[in-house]
Amino acid sequence: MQGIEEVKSVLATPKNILITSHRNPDGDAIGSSLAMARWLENKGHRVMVAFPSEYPATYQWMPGINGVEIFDVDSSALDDFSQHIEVSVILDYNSLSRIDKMSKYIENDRLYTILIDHHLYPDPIGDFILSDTTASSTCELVYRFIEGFDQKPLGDTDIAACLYTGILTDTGSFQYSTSPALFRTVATLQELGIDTSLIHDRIFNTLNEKNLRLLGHCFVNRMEVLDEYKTGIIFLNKHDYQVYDIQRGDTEGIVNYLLKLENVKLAIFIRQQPTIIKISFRSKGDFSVEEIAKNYFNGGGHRNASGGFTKSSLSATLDQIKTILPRYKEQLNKSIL
Ligand SMILES: [Mn+2]
Repeated sequence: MQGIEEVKSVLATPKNILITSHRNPDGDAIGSSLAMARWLENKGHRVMVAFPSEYPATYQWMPGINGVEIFDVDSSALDDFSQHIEVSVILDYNSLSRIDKMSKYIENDRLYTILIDHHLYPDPIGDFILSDTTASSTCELVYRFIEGFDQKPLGDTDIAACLYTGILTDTGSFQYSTSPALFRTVATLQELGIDTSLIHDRIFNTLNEKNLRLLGHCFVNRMEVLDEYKTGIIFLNKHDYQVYDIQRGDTEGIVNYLLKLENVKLAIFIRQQPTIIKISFRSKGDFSVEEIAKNYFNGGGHRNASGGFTKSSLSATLDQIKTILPRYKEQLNKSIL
């Protein structure tokens, strides 16, 4: 692993380390951050994990989560710690724009910066960069990093549980981005004694009644299937947010249901937020949603999963999407499963 010797020399003495991940942290952001924190703490470093915004309640069980600082909620501990930071670890994002104002803590040439990520088009930030866009998850890469650093198999069950969580969520429960190397990693994690069924239940089988009713509402009243373009669309307006008391994380995963339709290759999920419209894209097979998110909706991500936003109205957004789809008609119809 290129540059690992330099990291070893930096981490040879105890350091004050700030780990950050992206806004609206998901299982991979949280899992990689907590795993890295535990690993660094085991080596005697002082570590703080900070996210720009809150994490979904489904991850409340994770080892170490109670020590995480949320910048939007209370930045005082971060303000204090920032005076002492020597090493910055950037996980599951690759552009400082993903952490908004929190970037002020780590935009400092004095810091030694470690970046581990699997998103496309990384900004050249980091003294040590482990960026692999073919990796399933940042957690897979953190595992690779730890193994490369320690030169021996991982021995900590809490770290294993954190890494497994990110791999599980970023692969859609091992549906995509898998590889023989990933399954070998997962085998090693399971050998450490993690309860994979329990982790699955904690993340995927903890809906409230209102969540399931919201899903029903999406399918019955807010879903449109455009067979001509092999596209499914679900939208939620401000009124839906009130009626179903939709909170952070409640709309997580809804977009994926559209891909359950045999005839849908492109899934689009649109949410009317207070000031912007947020859009999630998913696709099957070789059809890339990354380009649509980037070119038309100020976003990006991966080939099969991307996101973006617009400041237009909800109806204008729906119209815009329907104007864009014909440009991809041929590609959508030839894209094979
Ligand atoms: Mn990720």
